[in-house]
Amino acid sequence: MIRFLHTSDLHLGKPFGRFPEDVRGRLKQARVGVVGRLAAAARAGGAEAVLVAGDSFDAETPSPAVVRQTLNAMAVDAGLRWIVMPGNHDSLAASELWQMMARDAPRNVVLARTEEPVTLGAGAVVLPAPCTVRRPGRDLTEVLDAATPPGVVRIGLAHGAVMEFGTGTSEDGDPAIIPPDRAARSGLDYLALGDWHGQMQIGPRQWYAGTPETDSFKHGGAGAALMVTVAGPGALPVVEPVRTGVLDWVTLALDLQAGEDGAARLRAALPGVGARVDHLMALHLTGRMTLGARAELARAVADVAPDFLYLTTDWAGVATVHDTGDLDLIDRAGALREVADRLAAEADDPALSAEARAVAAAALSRLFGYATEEA
Ligand SMILES: [Mn+2]
Repeated sequence: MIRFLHTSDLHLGKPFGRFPEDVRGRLKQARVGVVGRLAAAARAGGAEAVLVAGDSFDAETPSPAVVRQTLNAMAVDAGLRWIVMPGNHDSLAASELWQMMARDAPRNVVLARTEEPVTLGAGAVVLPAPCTVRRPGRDLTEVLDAATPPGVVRIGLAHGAVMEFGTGTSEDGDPAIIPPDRAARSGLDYLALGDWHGQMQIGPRQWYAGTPETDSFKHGGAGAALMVTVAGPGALPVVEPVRTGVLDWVTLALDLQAGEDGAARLRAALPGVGARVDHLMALHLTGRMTLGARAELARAVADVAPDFLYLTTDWAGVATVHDTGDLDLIDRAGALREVADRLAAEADDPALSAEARAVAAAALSRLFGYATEEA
């Protein structure tokens, strides 16, 4: 029997440039810690090795501190082996990176820089298909056909998008090249895939581990790895997800109808206050709301936002319903009312683009919010 932890796409050193600085700091810190959490998960589950199917690093030139701290974290548990393969972000073209890795790697870290098989415990072999360049443009997994001694468990390690399957393209939008039946074709007991940042099974013997620390709302949830157990050659692998991420990325979609209490629906759908500091929230709002309900929901969003590591709201799908009574609440006459009337007309003007109407509606609802705020 062989048991190992399958991971990929750590993207260590990822800069998260589009986030505010304090949020960026926590996102980076969470990635630094993921190596230790993978080691702990491997140990807790009785795995003898961690297989990294590419993209350990986000860029070809991570800082020396990122590389060194990664290797140091891997060195802590000297009895746990790491088999680390280049992906597309940290391909073999990153020659300085892999030289640095080769110079500083502790004894328990194996760098799978060639297709040479790596022995894994007794009776199992890892066959790597390392990325030579960022976009190889051909199927690198043909090398997984390589012959092995009879009676060993064959584990493939590859990075890229699988053809004719859900992902369609690679994580970065490059064409899919890996054949969907690679494991069967190459007689693999398990194919450990990297590239896609969400966890996904492709057939009985092929999985994407996904990133162990989520890095966008695209995949969401908390990052995880896969604990893989293979009883022997030909046996179906037993694969169990193991949470390794500390941060949770949640997209919350609320479709609201006029007359509904959006603020109450929002509060009911949010995680408990204690967990919010580890959450990144994307609120995706759609439907029809009165000016009053919209202003109240905006206040509720502003009220809970400081609880979260990060919270962003998309109002573009909300149509605002307003009547004369609403506008009277802003003012019955005068300059403010004139502005309100003009914004109301623009928000409803079919001659304007949807974007221009949304801008007018947002401005009107903000005006309504200010005008009706309790003094
Ligand atoms: Mn990746």
